[in-house]
Amino acid sequence: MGNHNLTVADVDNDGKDEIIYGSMCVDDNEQGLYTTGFRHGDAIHVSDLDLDIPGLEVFGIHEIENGTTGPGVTLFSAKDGKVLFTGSLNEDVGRGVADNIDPTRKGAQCWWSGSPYLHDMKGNNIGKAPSSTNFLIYWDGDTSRELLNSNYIDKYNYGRLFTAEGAVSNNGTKSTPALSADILGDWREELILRSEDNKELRIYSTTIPTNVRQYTLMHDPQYRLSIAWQNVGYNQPPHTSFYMGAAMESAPKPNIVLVKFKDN
Ligand SMILES: [Ca+2]
Ligand SMILES: [Ca+2]
Ligand SMILES: [Ca+2]
Ligand SMILES: [Ca+2]
Repeated sequence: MGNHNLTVADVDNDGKDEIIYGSMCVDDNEQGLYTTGFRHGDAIHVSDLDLDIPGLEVFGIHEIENGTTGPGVTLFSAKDGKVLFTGSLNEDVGRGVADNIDPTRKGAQCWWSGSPYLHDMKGNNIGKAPSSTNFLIYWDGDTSRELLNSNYIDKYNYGRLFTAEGAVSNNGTKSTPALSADILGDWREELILRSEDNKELRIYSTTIPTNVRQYTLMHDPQYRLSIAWQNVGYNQPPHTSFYMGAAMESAPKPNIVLVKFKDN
């Protein structure tokens, strides 16, 4: 599938999922919903990133391929492709991330390779870029997300929270975990890595207490599907269908039912 990140999300909130793949969005009826026309993409992040705008947004980066021009960074509305901001015009941007990582700010922040700044979702510079531009994980007690890179977890503007001694990540400088997902216990995410000698698959879980009580992230269908595409597609951090982060509202009650099987 090349190095485009594929995401599945219900962008128009009708209970059926669309597929966002690079510059293309495919509707649940298999027809094209829209295309942004932007050049070769890489990582995309889909969630309620800008709380001033209803619904989900898509943040992504764009690389130079065969001399193409255009923005290196874009944010657009997931339901119709309306462009909300662009940055790094005609630059080759290889990495980029968007999520709420600053617990003092509401809504997501974004950052990308080639820019030394952390940005708000309007594109304004609001601080220095984090130490890594790779993965994300809910690890400490607050609902802002921490930075996962290689075998360690940092908190923005704070420092190191955890190092998985003797364990390693995959895919060179992309430093992807075997998997990161909320698979056990409460809503915080577990970190799954291989040991240096490849004899163990280790599952690390946070030991930090939290006062936040909410449904597990796997109760959210967009997040749950994110774990599937993280495993089988381009390995990038999963996101929920609702805003998770500083000053969030209570997580929505999951709209799921247990299917009963008929007794024979
Ligand atoms: Ca839909
Ligand atoms: Ca939004
Ligand atoms: Ca946190
Ligand atoms: Ca968990």
